[in-house]
Amino acid sequence: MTVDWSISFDEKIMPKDLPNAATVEDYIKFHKTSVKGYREFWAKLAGELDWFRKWDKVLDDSNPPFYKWFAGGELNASYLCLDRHVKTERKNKVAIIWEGEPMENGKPKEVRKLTYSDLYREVNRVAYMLKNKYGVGKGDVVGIYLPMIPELPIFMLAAARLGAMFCVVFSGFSADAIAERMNDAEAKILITADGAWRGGKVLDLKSIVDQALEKTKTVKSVVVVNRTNNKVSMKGGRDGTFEELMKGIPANAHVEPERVKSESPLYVLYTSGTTGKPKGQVHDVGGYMTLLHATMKWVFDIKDQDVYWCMADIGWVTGHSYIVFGPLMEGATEVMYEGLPVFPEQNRWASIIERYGVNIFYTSPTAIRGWIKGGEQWVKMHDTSTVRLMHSVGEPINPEAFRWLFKHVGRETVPFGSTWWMTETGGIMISHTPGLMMVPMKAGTNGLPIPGIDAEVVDESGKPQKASERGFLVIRNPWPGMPLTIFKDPDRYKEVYFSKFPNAFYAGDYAVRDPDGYFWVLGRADEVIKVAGHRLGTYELESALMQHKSVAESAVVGVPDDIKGEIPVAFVILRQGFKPSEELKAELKDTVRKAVGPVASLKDVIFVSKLPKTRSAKIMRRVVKAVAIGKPPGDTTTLDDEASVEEVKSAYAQLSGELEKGRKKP
Ligand code: 6R9
Repeated sequence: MTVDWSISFDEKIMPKDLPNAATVEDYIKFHKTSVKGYREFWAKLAGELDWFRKWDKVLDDSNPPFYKWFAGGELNASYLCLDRHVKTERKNKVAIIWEGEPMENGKPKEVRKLTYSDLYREVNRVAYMLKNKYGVGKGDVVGIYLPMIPELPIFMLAAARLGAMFCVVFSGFSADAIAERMNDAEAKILITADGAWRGGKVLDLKSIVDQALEKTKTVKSVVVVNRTNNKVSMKGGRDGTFEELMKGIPANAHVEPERVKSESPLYVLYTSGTTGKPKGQVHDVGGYMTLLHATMKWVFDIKDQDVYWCMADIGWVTGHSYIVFGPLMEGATEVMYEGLPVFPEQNRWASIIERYGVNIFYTSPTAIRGWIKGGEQWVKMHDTSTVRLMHSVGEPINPEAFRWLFKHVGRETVPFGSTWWMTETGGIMISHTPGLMMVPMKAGTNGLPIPGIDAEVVDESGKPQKASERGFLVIRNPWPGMPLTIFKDPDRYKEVYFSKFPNAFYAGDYAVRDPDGYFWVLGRADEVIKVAGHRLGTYELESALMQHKSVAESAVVGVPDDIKGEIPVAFVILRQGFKPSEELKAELKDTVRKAVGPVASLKDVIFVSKLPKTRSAKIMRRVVKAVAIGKPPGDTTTLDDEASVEEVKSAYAQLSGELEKGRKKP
């Protein structure tokens, strides 16, 4: 847990001229009713989607914690995002405005605008190709390793149209990470690109894929989208270029959207947890789409004339839910961009807001902190006054970051919140809801649970925690959008999320509820760290270190970082025969980057001869972390430690002594 800023529970900031302004009391009253009758409540929202067949049962809870929402119902996510719009006046409305990274005279060289008809046509053509050339259909998994180009949502929607699952791997992950995910998901085909633009450089995605496929068994075919005209090697019988494959496909190719069961899987997305390999979170169709529909309305207040921009990468859950399925289902016009928000200049992001007249802006604390550092002159260069609503996601938002964006883009008048949710929850769980009822804002808070969501902060024994006291965040009732399971590992699903507290989903976060009932999520209570909002498991980083011949044992902890929120530092015990050196440090950093990907850059490697452990041989991470940030381990009666006060103290003294020694003679 790295949050170390002062927050004020008493603050109340009200956005100006908001028709949905509400008091906390009113909201809580409404919320209580929604939770009490949560089945009927969600059923009403599900009824606003287009179903091929209506459900038999709102919630099949015969086998908890494996819930089936809208059991017996049939629908298709691609139909919801496309077919139902092209039947209406929305058909010529722009769905996606995409801009590439390369710039000329401060303007993007390439901008693509796809209307709903364009998107419909492309998705149908791609689905036709996948079906007829590769036999993709129900029961298959399509792997996708693509940069932020329109083909990424197109392939996701095409797979969904065929009733196949897809599995997207973030393009900042390594060959090993791709191989691990493709093997677990048993993907039969992998979609990639020749390259990706990022910060002025071309990332060679295809050669990363080639390396990954040396370690995969199930992937038999690769489709390569041309993005950067990068020279790539193509393997005969396995690889095909997207352009070639699409050549003969008629412009009006049509593929009937498969009627899939509400409770069937839409996708699997891997995410880091406390221990072990990344877990494949499987999301359903009916529940997931219902939650996205609800949150697009309540949280984003999406209206037909809006231009919406979520800055996330589609490789993470935020992009799945709030770039692909949520906004497209609502028929929104959205912005999608390739590259970085601060390249080639600090003002890229603000220029995007101005260029397309963005009204609804979904961003992250890491991005905001970077802009603060860059200076407010960059945002002042642009007219961002079109923005009427903002939210942040990915990590706790520090009050400074909140105030800065609220002032410089929000004109201290627009609703601005910090939406708490996770890969597992499928969509937003705790948030301000300006599209429904807007309660006052407080810099740094997440607000209140959205209607229908029964979130709570509990103590170690599972009892509701007192106001203003730190505890664990749990969700009590099942909700639409929750995972079906961990892919191929239902036992682990039960164990990780439903064993710590009876009848509640354990989120793995620390949180506080203030006296008004607002939630303040403080950070992870487990061994997950959030680096620039990207979720990484310390276990994965430690396993990566173990790949180096010099490493006997290691402990990775997250330490606070001004921009990225947290950043990993490794404590390493070397094997006999190896000596600490700057070269070895660099090699170890490189090993981790190669094994996990550029998202995983160690800030530092600290060589030690011993790591503090509890009697049950668990590394005392809190102690390691305290040493790493040069602070005493603090409160020794916290919830998470098995060690005694004495043990913690002596472990701390020993480890800091080692660190001192190490500093003196590197
Ligand atoms: C959507 C997403 C989930 C973890 C979660 C928590 C942290 C996300 C937050 C937040 C405080 C917010 N988190 N949003 N913490 N305030 N608004 O980020 O999913 O990558 O699975 O990460 O991120 O710690 O448990 P995911």
